[in-house]
Amino acid sequence: MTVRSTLRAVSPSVMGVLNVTPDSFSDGGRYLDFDAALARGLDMVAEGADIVDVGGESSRPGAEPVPEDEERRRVVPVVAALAPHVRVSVDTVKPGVAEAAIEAGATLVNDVSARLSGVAASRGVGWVAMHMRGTPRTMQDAPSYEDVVGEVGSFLVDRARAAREAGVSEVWVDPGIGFGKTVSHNLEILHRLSELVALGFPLMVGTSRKSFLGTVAARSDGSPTPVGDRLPASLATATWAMLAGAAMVRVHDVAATVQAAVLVGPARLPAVVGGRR
Ligand code: HH2
Repeated sequence: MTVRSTLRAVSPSVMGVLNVTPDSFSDGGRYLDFDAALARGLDMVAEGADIVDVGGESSRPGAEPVPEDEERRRVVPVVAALAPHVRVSVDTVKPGVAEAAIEAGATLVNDVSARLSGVAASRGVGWVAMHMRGTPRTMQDAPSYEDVVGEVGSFLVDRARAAREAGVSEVWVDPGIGFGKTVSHNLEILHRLSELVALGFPLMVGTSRKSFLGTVAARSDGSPTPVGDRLPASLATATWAMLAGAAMVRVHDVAATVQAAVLVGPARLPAVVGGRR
């Protein structure tokens, strides 16, 4: 066993994003073609992704829903082609698309609506419950909270407990960075991630390339950092989340994040100094 593989075994998981869409906010149109999607998925496997998350409908702010048959047409062949190589999740809010993807080999439903636990229960697969305020079309219309972490946490724990009771054995929770949240809400969630870890369900966090990073880590002239230049901020926040106890991060830049995860793994263990614990 190499040092890397030993460390990888104790490090957080890395979920690679594969958007088979024309309009996703950072990679829309790049992987709409089946061959391009499959090649990117296999690249992510080679880069060390633990899971590849295949999505056929953008959930960026303002996005319009995609008809179910079109979403299914985009997602199912890619899921089927990748499933023999890596664990595949399907990023959807439609029960019919989730069912079809599971039939094709997906074993995790990544559900930004937190409504599909019934599908996961009946099909015996895992489920990610994400918090969102409203729908992608409306979610950034002046979102407000009394206590964003408290409200997100109680929503997630209610959904997660109900899913467990309904028979879903693998339940993840995700605060939904950027989904009905201002820049300050996103930063507060990151600052207080340990409170979400304490809910007792494995925590997943997705900050990768999101617009708040462009605002916070702005260019020196004060303009937002463009989406293609947000790797350093993405990596910093993924590392922040992993050190705070996130068990999985959802990212576009898999190779770089796996390097960070490998270093974070031992950082989360009790210190071993000079052979003494
Ligand atoms: N973010 C996006 C999509 N799905 N799922 C979870 N669980 N957590 C997230 O933070 C999350 C998610 C948005 O990113 P992306 O898929 O790159 O963009 P788009 O929705 O435009 O396809």
